[in-house]
Amino acid sequence: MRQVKQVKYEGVIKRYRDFLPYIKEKHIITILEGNTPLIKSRNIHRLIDPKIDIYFKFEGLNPTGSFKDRGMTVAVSKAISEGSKAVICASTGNTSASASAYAARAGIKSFVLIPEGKIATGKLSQALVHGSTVMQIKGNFDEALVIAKEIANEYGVTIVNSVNPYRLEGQKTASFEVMDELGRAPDYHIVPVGNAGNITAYWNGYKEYYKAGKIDRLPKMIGFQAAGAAPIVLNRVIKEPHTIATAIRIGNPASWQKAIAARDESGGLIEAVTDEELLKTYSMLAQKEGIFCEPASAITLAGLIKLSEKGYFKKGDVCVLTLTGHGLKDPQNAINVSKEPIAVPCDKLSVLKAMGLWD
Ligand code: AN7
Repeated sequence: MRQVKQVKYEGVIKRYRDFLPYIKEKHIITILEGNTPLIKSRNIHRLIDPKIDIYFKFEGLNPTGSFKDRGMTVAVSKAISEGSKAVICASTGNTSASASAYAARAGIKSFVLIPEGKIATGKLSQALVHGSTVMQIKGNFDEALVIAKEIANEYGVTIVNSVNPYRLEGQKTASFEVMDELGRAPDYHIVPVGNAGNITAYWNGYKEYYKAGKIDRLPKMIGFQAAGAAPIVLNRVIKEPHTIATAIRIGNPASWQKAIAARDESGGLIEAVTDEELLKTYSMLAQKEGIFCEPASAITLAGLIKLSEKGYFKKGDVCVLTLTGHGLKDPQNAINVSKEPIAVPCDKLSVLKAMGLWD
């Protein structure tokens, strides 16, 4: 019988060694992040805009359930190579979950600052179970980030927010995967925008493949912010950002200028979507495609719908939407927006009646 040789998957640093050359093999801390599926829309594209192709890059299937793991493997590996003994971050939840897991794997300490009462339960549980020192502050993400940066500068603790350039370096691998799979760049790449690191990282990844001659044209980068937390769209810092999508409840993004550059260099857009619109597409993704993502991730589809209604796309356009985090991060939100379970007595007839199979 012929043997099929399996190529072992060893995480994003080893897979994209040529584009991440500065991490020595012995310093690599990986939980085998990346290699996430690019799922073609089966039903939604027909309901929205049958003339375009829609793909979902489902980053919820990373080890800690979000795209942050791609950046964290590089940032923590780099920290280890420099002899760091601890990492710190401010977070709306996913960065803290990822930092905690990678620090645990590396055997170093982690400190996380989170806005009190404004992070999803799943994310909080992750930081706690991985053994981080979790500090809830009476303030928002932007205020927490200022404190984290100061402590990092003054006390030699490595900051692993996306102000750490190695985070963006790792996150660019998601665009490599998209291009490797499609054999080209998409026409449009749509991402949620919070601290604006990811849109920057994707754009860097596309440009690097282009320079390396692996693709012959670049995509347009499209970002969406929640209407109550849309500093880039409104062109001013939002002191008290609010949105149901707590992951992107950010009023003063660290990579603001880089996101604007990604938008303008690529000929793309950054616009806003209301909570109501994004919650609709959150349920739609779950019910029409079987994909359970975070509210913040669903903003990409809500935004695509808005653009499609304005006649933005042309026939055959390929649109990739990054679904940044898993829906299980925030089960309470899923319960809040869905039908309640039906209370049924414990007998077959009652169950059949509830099923609508018996009058
Ligand atoms: C699911 O975890 O900022 O624009 O502290 O968790 O790169 O910030 C999370 C951000 C989108 C926005 N989707 O990405 C944090 C944090 C999800 C997120 C974003 C976040 P950026």
